[in-house]
Amino acid sequence: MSEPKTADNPEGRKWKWREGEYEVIRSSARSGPGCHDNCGVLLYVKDGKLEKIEGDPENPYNQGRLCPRCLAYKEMLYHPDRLLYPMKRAREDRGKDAFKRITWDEATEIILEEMGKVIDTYGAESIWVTQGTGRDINGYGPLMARYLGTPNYGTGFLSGIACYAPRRFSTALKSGGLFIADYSQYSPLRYDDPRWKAPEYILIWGNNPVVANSDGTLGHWVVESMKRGSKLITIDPKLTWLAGKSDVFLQLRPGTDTAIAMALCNHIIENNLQDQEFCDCWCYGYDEFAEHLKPYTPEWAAEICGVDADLIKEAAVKIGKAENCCLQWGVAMDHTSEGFVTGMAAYDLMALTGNFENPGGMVDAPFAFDVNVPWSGGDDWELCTADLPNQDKKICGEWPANKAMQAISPDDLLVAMETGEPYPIKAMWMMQNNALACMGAAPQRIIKALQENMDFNVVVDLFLTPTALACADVLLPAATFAERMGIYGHQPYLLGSINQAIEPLGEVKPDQVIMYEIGKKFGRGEGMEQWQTEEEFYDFCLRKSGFTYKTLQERSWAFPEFEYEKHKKGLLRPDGQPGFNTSTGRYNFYSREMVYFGFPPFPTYEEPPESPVSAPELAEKYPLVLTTGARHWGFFHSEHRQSPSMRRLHPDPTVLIHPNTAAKYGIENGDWVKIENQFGECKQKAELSVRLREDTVAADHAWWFPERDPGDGTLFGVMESNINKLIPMRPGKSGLGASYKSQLCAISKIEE
Ligand SMILES: Nc1nc2c(c(=O)[nH]1)N[C@H]1C(S)=C(S)[C@@H](COP(=O)(O)OP(=O)(O)OC[C@H]3O[C@@H](n4cnc5c(=O)[nH]c(N)nc54)[C@H](O)[C@@H]3O)O[C@H]1N2
Ligand SMILES: Nc1nc2c(c(=O)[nH]1)N[C@H]1C(S)=C(S)[C@@H](COP(=O)(O)OP(=O)(O)OC[C@H]3O[C@@H](n4cnc5c(=O)[nH]c(N)nc54)[C@H](O)[C@@H]3O)O[C@H]1N2
Ligand code: SF4
Ligand SMILES: [Mo]
Repeated sequence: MSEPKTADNPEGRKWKWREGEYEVIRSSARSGPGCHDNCGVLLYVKDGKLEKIEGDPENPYNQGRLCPRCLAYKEMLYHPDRLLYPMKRAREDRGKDAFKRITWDEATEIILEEMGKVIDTYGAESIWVTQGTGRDINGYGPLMARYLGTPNYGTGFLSGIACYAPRRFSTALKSGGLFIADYSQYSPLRYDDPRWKAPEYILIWGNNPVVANSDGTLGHWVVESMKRGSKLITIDPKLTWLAGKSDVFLQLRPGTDTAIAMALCNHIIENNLQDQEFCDCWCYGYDEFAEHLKPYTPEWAAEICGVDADLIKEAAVKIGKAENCCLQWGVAMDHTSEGFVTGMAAYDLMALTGNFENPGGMVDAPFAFDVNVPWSGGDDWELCTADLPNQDKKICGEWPANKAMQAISPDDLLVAMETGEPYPIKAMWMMQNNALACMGAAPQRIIKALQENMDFNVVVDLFLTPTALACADVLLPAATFAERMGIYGHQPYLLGSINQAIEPLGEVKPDQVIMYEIGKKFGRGEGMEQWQTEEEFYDFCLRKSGFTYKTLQERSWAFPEFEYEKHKKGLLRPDGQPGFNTSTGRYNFYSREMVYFGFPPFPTYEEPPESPVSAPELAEKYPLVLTTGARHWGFFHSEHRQSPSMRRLHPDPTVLIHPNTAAKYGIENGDWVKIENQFGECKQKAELSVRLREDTVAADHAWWFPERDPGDGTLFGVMESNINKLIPMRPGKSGLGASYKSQLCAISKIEE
């Protein structure tokens, strides 16, 4: 194979050296514990033990910076509660602290026997293999489904697959790919690359990038762009740190984002600020789009969203006049029932202003060196979810988006677990997924289905989680990033190696190894029985790139060559023609696919199913808008509650309430508050803040209390402060989107 063309130093850099008493290993922080990023780290090891971790100043991704969770990594790695050995428990003891240590051989035998029984009785499709969010291992997760022979692989109980899938669907229909904000991350020279220009405006939308570093974007990049002149516009119900630094802050009612997006587009067109050349040459249906938008004025949106019309106009003019602008969007987009329409509308704003494939605009995010590690499908059969065994039996429901994407419907899978329709789901293989504490909506339903209806459950995790305690029959211990090898290229800008720094603790194993060692015993999956070592596995994953694991490791990372204006150069389409990789060859303002799916061709606004406007009677009882799950510095979802320093940053589950609202209900700062609605209730501690809208409360998600005794019968208190009891498992009309950030609730003080 020929040497891959790279844009950085082909000599690479050392990955291992001695510094005094330490051996230093250059690596990348990837799961576990979880994160969406892969920052460069230097791991300082003495006598086989990790002593300290520092950011790698040479790595262009994070340029030496680390956030608190990586700095506290040792607290997770060496935590006394770390799961170190395979365990088993009798089915009748589900929920009880009755695990027994077993060997990997015994675990494998039990899995073969029990999964085998399920396959024989109900068919392989009755197994659901789940993943959590974008940790690196879920790129490999489909392997397990392939070994077991089931088409049902995907996020574990994430209603409406409401994380990124809605935006991926929107972007696929609109532009034939995923285009993301350009902070120079494609270049090894970063901000010094002469081709790059800092975005004049960064539109921070339903995202808190400095805290979340979500989806492979580091919050520092926003700040670095600001140092180089970028200004901000923020759309959020809460005054975040970045909102406080914004020229315009649109503090909208949760769930109404589509209306703002439409009004921004309307005002740009009314004032002739669109990029007419881009719209005429590269877009489909511009005139009809402009016509469609006419009634949706800033005044119309102002009323719906509860923001000032003049502010919407000001934002529109700034975006319209900006030389370049990018959209830094977040999961709040996906966390309404019709979230995928929100994504479309916001994306249209970028096309309208010609911010595609320009420096500091929205640029295409292809796989680095053709290595399809992360998330989505592709032509790598073994890592792809689109053609799993028994594909025609995959439970996509009748949802147009799920069917089109060939994605499972977690909502319908839960129904299948409960009712046996369309066929029974009888076994779970859950990896990096604490569904009961975090990912799943309606945990009341999930716990019952997992404990009572499943014949067999396997959980693979770093800790004994509430989900594992509730349902695991076999519990397998996974390795964290310093204990294993790997490759990274998440939201791919560069490709790099994860280098093992220490021996795995106890008998933990990397998820990938667990999958291929146990999986191949099922005797299924041609070509997947070949790997004996991690290195062989990664050589296979890299086979199209021109690298082997060793050659990649020798240079630590590699940047592919990158260029702008790919749509003009025929670089976006497989046929080499100019344009976008869509059925029209253009960016679709008018979406023929949407019409085919039975939706309007253009984004249209719909109220969330539960809102003061759509459900006024309900709102009498539950008068406050509920948004949930805003990320915290120290926690990754349900992780890190057991890390002492991270827990000190945020010791209790908290619900943010405006002081005026709290006063109405006699609630003071620090009071325990009951939060309730028609779906359920939970309790969290009040934190009063003028940063939030008065009509909205913002509750924490993913709480459990690992300090509790696992034998106390409360599953680490997972149902006590669990805000997901107030969220239904119910997707939007496309099958995507859910109401994690747009519900109704009432609050009251809990008298102690
Ligand atoms: N530290 C940490 N980082 C994480 C995670 C974590 O748990 N901890 N989780 C990872 C995952 S899986 C994801 S998906 C990302 C998510 O990361 P983000 O996209 O940043 O998501 P959130 O923090 O949930 O919410 C972002 C902002 O949306 C606002 N918001 C709430 N409701 C609405 C609304 O209806 N409309 C608008 N416009 N804004 C709203 C919130 O106030 C918040 O400021 O973070 C990833 N990174
Ligand atoms: N109310 C509300 N609920 C939400 C959200 C919200 O905003 N509000 N956000 C939703 C979103 S966007 C998402 S993506 C989901 C996230 O949901 P999940 O990704 O399921 O996150 P967790 O529930 O924290 O589960 C992750 C588990 O994986 C384990 N783990 C970490 N690293 C590894 C590893 O390398 N290997 C293995 N085997 N295990 C590992 C952790 O210990 C943890 O128990 O939550 C959703 N839930
Ligand atoms: S974003 Fe923070 S937690 Fe994630 S890899 Fe980078 S430093 Fe570590
Ligand atoms: Mo997510």
